[in-house]
Amino acid sequence: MKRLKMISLFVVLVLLAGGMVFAGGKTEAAKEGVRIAMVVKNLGNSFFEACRDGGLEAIEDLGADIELIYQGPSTPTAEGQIEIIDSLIAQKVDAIAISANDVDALVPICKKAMTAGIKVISFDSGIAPDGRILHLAPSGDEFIGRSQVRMMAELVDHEGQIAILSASSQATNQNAWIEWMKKELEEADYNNMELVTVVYGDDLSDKSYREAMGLFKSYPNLRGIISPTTVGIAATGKALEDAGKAGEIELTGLGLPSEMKQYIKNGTCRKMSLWNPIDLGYSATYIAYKLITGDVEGGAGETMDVGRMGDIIIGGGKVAVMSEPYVFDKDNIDKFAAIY
Ligand code: RAM
Repeated sequence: MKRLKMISLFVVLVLLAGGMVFAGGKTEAAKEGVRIAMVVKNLGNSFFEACRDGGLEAIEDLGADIELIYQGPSTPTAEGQIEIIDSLIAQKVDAIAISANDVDALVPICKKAMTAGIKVISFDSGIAPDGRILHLAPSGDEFIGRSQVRMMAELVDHEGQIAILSASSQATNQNAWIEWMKKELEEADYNNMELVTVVYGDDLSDKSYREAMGLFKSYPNLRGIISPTTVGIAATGKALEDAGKAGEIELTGLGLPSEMKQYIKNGTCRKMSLWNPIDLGYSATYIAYKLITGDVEGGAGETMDVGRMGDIIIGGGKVAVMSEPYVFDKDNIDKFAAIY
């Protein structure tokens, strides 16, 4: 009998201990790190790798147990991103920060993610308001678009045919900038400049290179190319040199200093601009985390404390705009090329 009691007591203790372990496990699970997914236009683009590095810096600064999941399709399509988000919903990640390949096509899947309790924001290239809590823009669309044309005008002395070599034809960010470029070109200042075409290199180096070569052939009098994509501008720089067109056709746009240094230094591209992609990825990740914790609610007019970036305000349309891009030329390129 005594022995039986002892055994029962042992069993109870084991059960209790088991219960405690279970309870402990549960609490552990609740405390376990959050997962933030950064979904980029496509893999293999150094611009987004710099965004990811910024995301990792944000995690360090936040000092919390956060996992950053970096994903993107191999080519920049909305379909590829939809598949990825579907699987992130199944994995029950806590937040998604996406640079979108299409402004509308991603809305339904992102809505599904939000219904499942996932905090969704877009950064760099936006989704329509219904599909995200907020959009984080590196700089104002109007400013970017107009300043690209101003830089080109300066390079070609306000004269001659110009072309645009963009990313994918559905990219939200490039399309918005191109609209502003066209508006800027309507001003009297540009009466002697003509935009002859817009071509798309899909943010793939080889396709962008081929599109640039195609432009030289189709437009023998071309004076300049604006490429508002880091992949496109670097591929165009190479194409200009391979075709012996450097100096004859001016190049500007948005480029990564580290990828464009040689072209800036030898004059193939005398001037271009860009913001800091590390800061962009840092801010997107930081904001995603603050939405998870409830520190940021995501309403228009709200001021977000974004760590080392300071305050960023959510504006109309729930778009939060960071700052003006840097302009690079041969005098400052070394300094920036060492960073990104
Ligand atoms: C490419 C991508 C990205 C864009 C930069 C300027 O890397 O298209 O979305 O912001 O260029």
